[in-house]
Amino acid sequence: MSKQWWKEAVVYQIYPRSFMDSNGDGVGDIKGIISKLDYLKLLGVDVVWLSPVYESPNDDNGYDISDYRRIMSEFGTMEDWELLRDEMHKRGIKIVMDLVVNHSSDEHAWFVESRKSKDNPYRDYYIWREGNDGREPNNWESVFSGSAWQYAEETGEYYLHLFSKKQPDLNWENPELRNEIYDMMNFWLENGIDGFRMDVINFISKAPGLPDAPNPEGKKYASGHEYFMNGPRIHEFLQEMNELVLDGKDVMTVGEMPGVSPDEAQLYTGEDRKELNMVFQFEHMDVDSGELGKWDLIPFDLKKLKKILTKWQTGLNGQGWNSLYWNNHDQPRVVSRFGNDGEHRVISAKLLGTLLHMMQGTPYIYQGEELGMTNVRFASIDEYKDIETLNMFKEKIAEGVDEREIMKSIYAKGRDNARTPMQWDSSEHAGFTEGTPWIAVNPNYQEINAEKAMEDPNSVFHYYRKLISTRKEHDIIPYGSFELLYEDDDSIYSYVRRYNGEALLVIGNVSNEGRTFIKPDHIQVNEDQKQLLISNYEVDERENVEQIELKPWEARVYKYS
Ligand code: TEU
Ligand code: CA
Repeated sequence: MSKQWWKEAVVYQIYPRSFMDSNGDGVGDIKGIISKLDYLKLLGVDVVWLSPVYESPNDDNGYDISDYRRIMSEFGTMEDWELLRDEMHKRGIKIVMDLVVNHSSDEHAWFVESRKSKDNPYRDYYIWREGNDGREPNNWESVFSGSAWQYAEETGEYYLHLFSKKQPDLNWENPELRNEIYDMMNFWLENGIDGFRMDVINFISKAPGLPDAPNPEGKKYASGHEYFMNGPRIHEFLQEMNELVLDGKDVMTVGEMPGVSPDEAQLYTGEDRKELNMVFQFEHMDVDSGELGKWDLIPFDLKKLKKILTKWQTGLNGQGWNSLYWNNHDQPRVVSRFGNDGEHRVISAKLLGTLLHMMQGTPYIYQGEELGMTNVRFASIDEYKDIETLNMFKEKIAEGVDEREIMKSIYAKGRDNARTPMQWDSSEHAGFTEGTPWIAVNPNYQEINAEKAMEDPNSVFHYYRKLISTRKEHDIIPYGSFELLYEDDDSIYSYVRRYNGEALLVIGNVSNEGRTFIKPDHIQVNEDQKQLLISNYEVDERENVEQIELKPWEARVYKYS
């Protein structure tokens, strides 16, 4: 397994709309990010993944792009962006941009043209089909509720949109479109970026004929995911992209891939495959979702989580590369989801950070995770902004579902949990804006904010700084193998890493109660020369590891050889 900078890096994701507002319009912006680069430097991150900052009508907060080469006016200008890039590079921080090319905005010039007529030169940049007996061309459901097809009067045909109506899918079968994308990617690489995060990139190859999805329950629409996830030409397209854009450039790529398996991920990230460096998989993010999907809440099951993450650790070891994440702008906050955001908020946030950062792969920190920021519960649906949430709410209300039931799902899984403004200090609106924030700040900002965290040596923030610096001091952390211990225990999460004759023993108690850890016999630790690398409670380093009485949410990492 080769050594690479992006395997040893720690990435920080910024959702610009909610990070820092510099001009009082209540919307985060590029100048606001620039004002916080020293904070990121102090945290110790190496790369920033910047969620989309391109021109957009913001139907899906920038994931609906109307001009791939212009900066969204609300966020600033290209000059602001160039200053951001330079200020990041000055601090040794790389900038990875979001690449959203499964779809564009319906306000993109290409689509404005494409919809005008069937023989328009841009018609085949998108996916148009005749209706089927007065109905949509097939029964696919949009990820954002309703049909995945929208009728367009001008030509009497439908266009495909796996996401919102304002996000028409681009037609990757069209080589002209593909070359437009490659040109745009080269434009940004020539502008000095250090890589791409590729939005639902495994959706770009659809099954020929776009067949109806299986629909055993006879629903109005059904998910066609088997016909657009990891489709027949996906590897061909990614290898063409690699050859025409990425090959030979010292850049990092990560593909967001709902529905990807470890076997498929080997094909996407194998070093000889010349496709991508790593992928975001979703299996661990579905661990608390029932049959009906993310809104169908089921209790968190640690054993299931351990099994899934172990499958990925061992499945890609030496065969590819893992991204490691608990949070992003689409997921609820992990301390509320898998930890305890009440009395054990700080200690459980540190434990969860430890369990993730001591694994093999590249860790991603989502803005506010390093503060132990929590989910939010707005009293009314009117305070929610996310199109996925609002469409689901409308659909469920129309189906007669009890509003309280729907709100419970939104509290647990709504994407706005991750999109409330970054909490900088205890001043009004948590120091995010001098104006009225585009979405309300989480009311707990006086307790949870960066200013307080930086002053508190026992904060999640300083613990994350130590996690990041520890990773840099020991190659075993990024590169070592992985063996799960305590497989059948529903509270203890423990594993051992091995690399060049060294070993790392990671021990965690994912529960509100004390637990006894008894070292498995096959784990031979030389008590005299073991080293306690990090722990979230005060611990006597000399304490014997044969048997440890773990406190609630306790984490310890020992290195030994
Ligand atoms: O997300 C892809 C995706 O599948 C999301 O819909 C996510 O899994 C789901 O919302 C979880 O609830 C990407 C972007 O990260 C997301 O913000 C965009 O809305 C989506 O693609 C369309 O661009
Ligand atoms: Ca602003």
